[in-house]
Amino acid sequence: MIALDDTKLARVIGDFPILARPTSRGKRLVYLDSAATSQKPNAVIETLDTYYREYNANIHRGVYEIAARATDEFEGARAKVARFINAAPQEVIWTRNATEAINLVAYSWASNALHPGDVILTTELEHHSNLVPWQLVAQRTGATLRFIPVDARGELVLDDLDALLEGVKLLAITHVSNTLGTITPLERIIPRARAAGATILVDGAQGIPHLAVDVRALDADFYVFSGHKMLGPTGIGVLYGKRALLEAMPPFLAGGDMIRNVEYGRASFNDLPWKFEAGTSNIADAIALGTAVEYLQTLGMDWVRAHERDLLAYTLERLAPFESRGLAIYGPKDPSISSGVVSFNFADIHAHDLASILDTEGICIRAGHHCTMPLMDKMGWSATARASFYVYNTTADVDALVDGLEKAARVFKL
Ligand code: C6P
Repeated sequence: MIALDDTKLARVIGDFPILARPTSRGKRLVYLDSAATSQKPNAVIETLDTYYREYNANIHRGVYEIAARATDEFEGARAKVARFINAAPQEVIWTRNATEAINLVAYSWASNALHPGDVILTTELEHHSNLVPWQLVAQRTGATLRFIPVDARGELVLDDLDALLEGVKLLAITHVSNTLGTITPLERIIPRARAAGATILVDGAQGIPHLAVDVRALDADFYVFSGHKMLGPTGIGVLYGKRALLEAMPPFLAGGDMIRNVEYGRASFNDLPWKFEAGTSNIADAIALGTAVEYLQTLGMDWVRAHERDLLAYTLERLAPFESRGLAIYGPKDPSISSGVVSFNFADIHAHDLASILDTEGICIRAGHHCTMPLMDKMGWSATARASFYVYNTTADVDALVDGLEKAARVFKL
């Protein structure tokens, strides 16, 4: 169990300046919404500051000193991210976020590779970002969508997986559910999808911030994620793709930087990864994502996972007595198959009212459908309250959440 006097944890908390700022009501900030976006450590903030103060220049163009430094740092950050996921730098494409990375694959790969009658297999857990692009692909190509079902505990039902995989050209699956925290058993699913001949895309938006990811060991064809959920800035994300697939795909967006040669009537395209990076890139944020990755590596992803698992176990223990008072906790109640997310409803208090009461105590949670409307409909929930953890959370944050629930019970006379 986590000790609050853990010096490593204390050091981590000290790295996040926002956590030292009281709210306007004078409360300690208890940030339990890292699944929406994570807070940023000093190292990341300083990287952004240094770029703009010391070497702001466009990349791949200027020959002067600060432009060369900007290019080196930008490509250096790509190499750091590549090492973090065990990929080659050419296989790491900068995007704005996970959503844009999925859309890149939907337009560049799926629109060409899929045909009428082909099947896209996804799951009932997906975030809209890993569902709506495939609905549009199905409309464009005549492919159909099929779903791996989810059970009442929020776990995927794999009993009929081989039948579900028949005729499947694309498996698009989340690594971790943003609404329930479920870690999908990719190690069991991907080999069977591979044997069935499917191309595999993993939505890693909630996976890579919390779990060690080795894309080669995972054997996904595409793995996408957002920098802002893993201590990096907003506006920068990654599409990892296997080199042979990326080589064969046409460009998604066209313009500067992605070309080799242009004539008035035609153009040829740059090598990987730049073929997919049209226009001036998000230079500062890419460099700062490199710093975020280094920060996570210094902590150690095993420590990150163990810390969040302990915190989840502690949370479930502290929330258990509320269940007899009308608290419904959703998702797997087993920290070994769940990432740091707890979704719940408390008696008949609307999730938004609960979030507002917690806000008065400085506690930040998310309430609503979490961009998983089909999952909410299937489960029969109009909204849930969601607390999500990261490296800087402590048992004191969980205790604050519990005190906040007691306050809500008083306000609503439960
Ligand atoms: N989920 C949440 O509060 P972007 O917006 O592209 O950075 O991430 C999209 C996305 C894709 N997949 C999963 C599993 C996600 O959780 C998210 C973002 C946030 O749950 C914001 S809706």
